Amino acid sequence: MKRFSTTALATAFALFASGGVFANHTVLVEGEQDFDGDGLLGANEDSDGDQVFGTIMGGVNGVSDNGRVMIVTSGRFFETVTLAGTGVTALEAAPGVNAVVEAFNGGGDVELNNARQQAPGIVVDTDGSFPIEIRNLVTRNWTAGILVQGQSRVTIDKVRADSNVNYGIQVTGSSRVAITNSQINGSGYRRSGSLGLTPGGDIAPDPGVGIAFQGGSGGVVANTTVAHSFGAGITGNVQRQNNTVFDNSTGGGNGGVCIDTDGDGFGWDGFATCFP
Ligand SMILES: [Ca+2]
Ligand SMILES: [Ca+2]
Repeated sequence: MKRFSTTALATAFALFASGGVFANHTVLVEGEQDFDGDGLLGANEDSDGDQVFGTIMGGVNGVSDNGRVMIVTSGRFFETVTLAGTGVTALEAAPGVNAVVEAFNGGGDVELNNARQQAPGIVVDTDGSFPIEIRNLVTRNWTAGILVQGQSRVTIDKVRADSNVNYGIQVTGSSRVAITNSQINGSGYRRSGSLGLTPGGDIAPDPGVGIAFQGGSGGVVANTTVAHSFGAGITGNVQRQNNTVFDNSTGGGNGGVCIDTDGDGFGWDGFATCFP
């Protein structure tokens, strides 16, 4: 084991020891490399009783009361991640770690692949009593890369979403969401190994928007790229600052930012105002 790993683990265990089993501590999640050197990965690492987990949901279930889930080695995570209640304050990959929340597992079980590809990747659904941060994750091949609902208050930072067929990021309910320093590309386009082409196959983009704020939600999108969406780039009640919005569709062909005035997620229908 590397010295860095030992130190980081010692820190984590110190937090664990001082905070108690279910208090506001940090837990670690391994990707596809064995961070703690115990020979365990994935679900096996979830159940060995320590504070290192092998799946993101293992880590999420391992904290409560504003805990932090830190992914410490790179890898793919074939799981929908649900953040509800007040358990997780922050979910992030450590700097330099490439953590992919991935719907499609090449060579994996077809039924599981198909179920995942027809579900959202990361779901946040809270009453807003505690804000949540999501940072430095990749989410791809889902219906929505990230779905925020309820009254959630979320910061989404340094996230990359691609190939999600309905939305890169979908914000609903009365949520308040800040999206910063992120890349939302190719929404509405997916070449699935088991479900075929979107668009052009059985699953159509619905609607294939990059970032949508719907219902009574609101927020800000800043320093973010939204490109190559099948539908509009950014729709809804949202402040926009210093974004790159390129090659999305507005129906009218007049740029990439639409105000979706009826909140249905379709930024280019009769209830939308679009401008370059
Ligand atoms: Ca391990
Ligand atoms: Ca473990």
